[in-house]
Amino acid sequence: MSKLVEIKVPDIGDFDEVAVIEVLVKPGDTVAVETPLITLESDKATMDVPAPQAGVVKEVKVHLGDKVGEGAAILTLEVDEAAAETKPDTAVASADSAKKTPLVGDTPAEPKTEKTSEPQRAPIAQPADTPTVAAPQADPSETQSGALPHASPSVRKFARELGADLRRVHGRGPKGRILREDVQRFVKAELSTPRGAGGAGLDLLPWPKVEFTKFGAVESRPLSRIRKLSKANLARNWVMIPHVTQFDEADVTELEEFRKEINQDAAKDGIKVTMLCFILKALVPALTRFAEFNGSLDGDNLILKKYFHLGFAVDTPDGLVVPVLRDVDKKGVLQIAREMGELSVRAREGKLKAADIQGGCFTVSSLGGIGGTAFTPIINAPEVAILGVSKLAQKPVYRDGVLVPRLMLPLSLSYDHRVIDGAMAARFITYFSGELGDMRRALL
Ligand code: CAO
Repeated sequence: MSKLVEIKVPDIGDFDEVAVIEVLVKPGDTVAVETPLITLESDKATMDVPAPQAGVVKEVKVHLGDKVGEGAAILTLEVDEAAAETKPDTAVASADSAKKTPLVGDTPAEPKTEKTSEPQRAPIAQPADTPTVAAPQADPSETQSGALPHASPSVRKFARELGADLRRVHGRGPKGRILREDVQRFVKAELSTPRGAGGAGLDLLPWPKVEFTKFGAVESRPLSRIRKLSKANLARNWVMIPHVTQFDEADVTELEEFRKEINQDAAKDGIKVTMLCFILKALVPALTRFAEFNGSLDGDNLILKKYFHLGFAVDTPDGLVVPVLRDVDKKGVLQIAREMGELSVRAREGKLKAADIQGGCFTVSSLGGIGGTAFTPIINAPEVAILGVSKLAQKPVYRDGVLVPRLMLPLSLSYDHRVIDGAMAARFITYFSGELGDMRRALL
């Protein structure tokens, strides 16, 4: 047999009227003992009123924004009579029964830490480290999935004050509970995310949380300082810059012969001239001719640089770094080779100074010494383009109708489509490939 009982607001201490800020259940919901039904907010505390017994919600008698005091009807609950009789203390959560067990939360509204919210008497305001029981939700603005975010009342209040949608906050507390710091982290990240004109932002799902140990043995390795820095930079550049990558191949047959030739002498001076040195040198005329590639976006202005400081990506044991070779236009290939060698050594030894990695206009990332046919490099903001270089390969090429073996160098040019159009990128890479095909052009 079942019967209907009216659940009322229990003793809430010194408050006559407090606002209903959340209605956590709706008719038809099945609630267990202690399932939060509504959340009340006084000027001192936020309190959940839990179900004093299990049952099915028949009618909800309060609405968001209502002011209620002790004894006000919250809802009617259909309960199992037999069960109710075996639990005389909780059978009816009337004002009477509440008086027997005062449920007062003296929780400060703004606890400094989770622990300071410990109430002095039996709480309806849960201490923040007590998880709020997930319950079906009446207010669709709070959750569409039907699951109440797992957070204490004080954290929910904090999130509400900041306008943070708890469904999008990744909880790092026990059992995924959302902590105050999680809300702060979320809001910080939101504020640092640029908005489009419509203010839509990136509505990303939280990062998947997987208990990897369930599937096998694992080892957790902290990221190096460099990797942490590049992680943040690469992620920003990838999502903020509309990248397009243009591919081409440069015929470097003669250039490679020349490189080997000059290397015999250069080696005596302890210098190794690699293809990258010629690439940096040949970039100067290309960047001069196509000045946008030597630019940076500054709001609605494109800053065109009249200097040629070129970055090159160096693979180090701790991750990727990009030292900058200054005034490449004023240096010959041998000097470029010497300085590149010195910068690479310092990069690998972790001895680069701040000035060594600043002021770059354009970056080259060469994986040619390692392998691969092409890749799509990520632009090094605030630059607007980056050149990827892959491994030389001898290929059959038609020249004047005759198939001849040529040494081809794969190039991948990623550019910021806000600044550079596809046609301009195709012109740039065609011009640049032509230079590598005949370095005399770089002198023009
Ligand atoms: N095709 C074929 N061989 C190439 C080549 C290419 N495109 N580029 C270089 N090589 C050869 C060099 O000639 C050299 O040969 P030898 O050992 O016979 O002399 C060898 O590969 C190694 O070259 P290197 O790496 O010492 O010199 P480099 O000037 O080409 O590159 C540096 C210098 C610092 C850029 C490079 O060592 C490096 O760290 N590259 C990785 C950059 C990187 O990680 N980019 C990815 C960024 S995106 O994640």
